[in-house]
Amino acid sequence: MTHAVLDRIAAAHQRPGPVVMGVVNVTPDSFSDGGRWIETDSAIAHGRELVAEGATIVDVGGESTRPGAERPSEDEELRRVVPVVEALAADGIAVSIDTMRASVAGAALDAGAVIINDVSGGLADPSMPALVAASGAPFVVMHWRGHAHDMQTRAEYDDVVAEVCAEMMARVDVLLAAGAARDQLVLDPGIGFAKTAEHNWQLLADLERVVDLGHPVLLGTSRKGFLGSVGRAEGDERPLDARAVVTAATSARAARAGVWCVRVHDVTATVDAIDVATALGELSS
Ligand code: PMM
Repeated sequence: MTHAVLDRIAAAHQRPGPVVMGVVNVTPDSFSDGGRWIETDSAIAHGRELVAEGATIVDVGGESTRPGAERPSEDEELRRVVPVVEALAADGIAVSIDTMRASVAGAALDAGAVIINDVSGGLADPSMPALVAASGAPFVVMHWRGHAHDMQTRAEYDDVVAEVCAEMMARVDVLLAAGAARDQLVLDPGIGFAKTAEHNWQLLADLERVVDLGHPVLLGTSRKGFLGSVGRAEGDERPLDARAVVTAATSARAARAGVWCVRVHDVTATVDAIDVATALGELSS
């Protein structure tokens, strides 16, 4: 890895296997933890707790991306995230800002965030590529086909892995043309975003093809619907707070594939699973 921020994060991580990104959703309605960290103080405390559990990055978001969600105003999003980013960054924590708005990303960088995590890969806001280029910050290019309110109508693929890879690399080209550097760009196949459960499983099974694209890869499976339902009858899905183990199993899979980072809500279970994969000698580095 050549980007200075990613190198610093790797040095701070001090363990084999992927870096763990803990999630703080400062939202009333996120899919997995909506409403739990909507107060600034509880969000900050939760971010610190995730770091104590083994997270090296804390991802702070103020907009829910759950299927069907409506967007908050820009002012409301700023009000939710900026004080949380500021406090965690002041502690020396590597903070990423989960936003599709360039204005929010810029304000978060000013408040001390070091990574921009845009689930739209710069598609939702035409000003984002210029901000990425100007800031030089690592930028997560997630595979995305449209906003949450109707994204599941776009879950149509002939070959999901090939199409997701091609669509992510098309975004990389746009970002490079806007002046971004290649070593800023992290890829994420966007598990659950315009994907059916079957698409998600195909992407996980073939994750090496995403890693082979040559960029650091971030994977976000945590507590998602396909993990609630795996192995269960309809109507018997695992509740959200009982998905840490199934999530950790996918983190071990991601570690074996050589991903750079896993984004999770339950840090301890994922760290445990990566430790097992490490002890088994399953990690390439
Ligand atoms: N998933 C969610 C939110 N942000 N960011 C990235 N890079 N990758 C993801 O898969 C991703 C994300 C939705 O999860 P949540 O609302 O339950 O935290």
